[in-house]
Amino acid sequence: MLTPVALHPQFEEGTTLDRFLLETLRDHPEATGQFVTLINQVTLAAKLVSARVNRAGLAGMFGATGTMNIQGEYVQKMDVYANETFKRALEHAGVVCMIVSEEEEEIIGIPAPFTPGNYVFAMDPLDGSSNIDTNASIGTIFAVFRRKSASGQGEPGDVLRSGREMVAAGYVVYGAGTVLVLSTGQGVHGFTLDPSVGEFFLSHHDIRLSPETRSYSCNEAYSGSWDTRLQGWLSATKDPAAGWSARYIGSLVGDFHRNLVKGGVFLYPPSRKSPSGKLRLLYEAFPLAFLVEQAGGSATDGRVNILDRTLGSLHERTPLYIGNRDAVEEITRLLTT
Ligand code: AHM
Ligand code: MG
Repeated sequence: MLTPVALHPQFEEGTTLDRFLLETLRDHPEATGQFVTLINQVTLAAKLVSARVNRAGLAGMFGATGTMNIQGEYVQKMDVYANETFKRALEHAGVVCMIVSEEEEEIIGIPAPFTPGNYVFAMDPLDGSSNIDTNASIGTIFAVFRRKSASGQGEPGDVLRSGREMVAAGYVVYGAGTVLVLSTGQGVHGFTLDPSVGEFFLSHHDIRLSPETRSYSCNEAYSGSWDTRLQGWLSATKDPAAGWSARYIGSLVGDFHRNLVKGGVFLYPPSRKSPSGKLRLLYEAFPLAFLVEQAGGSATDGRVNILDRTLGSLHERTPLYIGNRDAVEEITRLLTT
């Protein structure tokens, strides 16, 4: 894992993501070169998707394509655009040996004549995309691993591994503004896109979760079929003396970003509708768990820490409890005793 390099105070304002990476990774030759190029290609794709999301109501990009993806969900036009844009940005750069996408059943190899690189990139290209017609926040979530295989195309073993092996994770939230949140294991930092100059600037340095939360995010309509111990926890939040409030968009990246900035806990438990949970381990739970731990929070599946899980199959689902440590630990304790 990379070790932190202190930021010079002059970088607190007007620091581009590019400069931030160069300054924080310059003493780590193992992390420069391909890794910086990878992040640069992610930001390029993010700018393209952000521009298209902003114009979606004008560009005929609202709504579904009419087909279903391998998860049995309706594919939105913007899902297709985001998936293709991130793939195109990464496959030719010589930095990844494989891509895994929520939108595609199989591992995506690197097509000739491009050269496979050192990293594995897993993504949900447009999380929460069913919200696009309502202008709610949506986003791209990604996890990065260093490959295990020696060279050539990646192999399943490069991605079927423990969450602890991630080297970086992040997301881009396309909301009132476009914000890229990134961690390389040296804290969590947010960069806001200034669309007038096309650059991401450091706007949220070293995000830390508040020590205590009184805000929860979940689809409460499903709670009638949750574990009764969790129903008890939810009932207790209704005590006016406890001072809780509820905030739920129905877009994981939007709900997570709000909770990261303001404090909160997000829950997606198993229910009759989704007996194994709905969210995907590799490109939703893993990267957000990496980020939340870097910000001082925690993530579990109700039993074990998300990052201690090992991926068994590409699109494996998991229950998810993520956010402020006190709330996640309390819920996990309730569900394991
Ligand atoms: P998606 O990846 O296909 O967009 O689905 C995942 C989304 C999450 O963003 C969100 O947390 C969840 O589905 C909402 O589910 P529900 O509508 O059941 O509350
Ligand atoms: Mg998603």
